Amino acid sequence: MRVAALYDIHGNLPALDAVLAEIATLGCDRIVIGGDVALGPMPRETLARLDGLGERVGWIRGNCDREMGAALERPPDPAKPWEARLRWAAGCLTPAQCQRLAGLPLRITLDIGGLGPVLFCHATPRSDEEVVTRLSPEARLAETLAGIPERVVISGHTHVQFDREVQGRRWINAGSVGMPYQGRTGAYWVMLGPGVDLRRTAYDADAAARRIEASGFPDAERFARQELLAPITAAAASERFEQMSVQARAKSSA
Ligand SMILES: [Mn+2]
Repeated sequence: MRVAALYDIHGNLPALDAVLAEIATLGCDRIVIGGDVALGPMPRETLARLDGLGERVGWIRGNCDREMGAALERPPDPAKPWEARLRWAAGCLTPAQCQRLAGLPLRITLDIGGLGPVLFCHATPRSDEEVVTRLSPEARLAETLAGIPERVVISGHTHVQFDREVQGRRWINAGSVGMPYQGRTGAYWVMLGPGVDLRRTAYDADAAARRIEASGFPDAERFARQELLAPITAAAASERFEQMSVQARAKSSA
C-alpha cells in the first residue's frame, strides 16, 4: 500500500491541486489529510476538492480545524493572532462542515507495507498543538511517545519537514502543502510505502498569489507574500517554533 500524507494545506487550493496532479502520476492507494485543511484563503473549494476524492481519503484533526468552529461560538478575541482569518474562513463553511472538521479524530493508524503500523497525528500523538521540531530535545519527544506502540509516527503542524530517529522509532514531519516554511516556494508532503519519500511539488506561486489576493481572505496580500512567495527558511522556522515551545512550557509549569 502506498499512502500520500498531505498536512497543513491551509486552504491553499493551487498548492493542493499541484500535489494531487503529482499523486495521480505516481499512484497511491490512500491519502491522509493531516489537519489544518481549511484555515486559509480557499476553505470551501479546498474541502470540495478533497471530498471529491471519496473513500480513499482519511482525515485527522488539526488545531485550526478545532479553532475554526469554536471561533464563531465565542466573542471575537482581538488578542488572538489570525482571529479575523479564523472567523472569515469559518464563515465560508456551513456549520455542519465546521462541526465535521472539529469532530475529526486526533490520530489514525494505517498498516503500510515496508513500514508496518504508521501513526498519523497532527502535532503529537497526544495533542493537536504541541510543538515538535527538528531541534526538539529527544527526551521531550520520548515523553510524547509514551504508550505509543507504532514504530513510525507522521506529524505536521510546524510546517517544516524532518525525518528523525527517536527511541528506536522513526518520527517524520510531512511538511506543509499550503504554508511550508522551507525558504522556497512549493508544496511539501510525504509518500509512504515501502519507504519514506519526503517530497516537494513545484507550482506557480505567482499565479496562486493572485488568486489568493482576489479571495477576500483578510490581509491576503501579506499572506501571499509571507507564506507563499518568500517563506522563512526551515532553520529559522524551527528555531522560532522551538523558542515558542520553551516559553509555553515555562508558562504552563509556572
Ligand atoms: Mn498548520
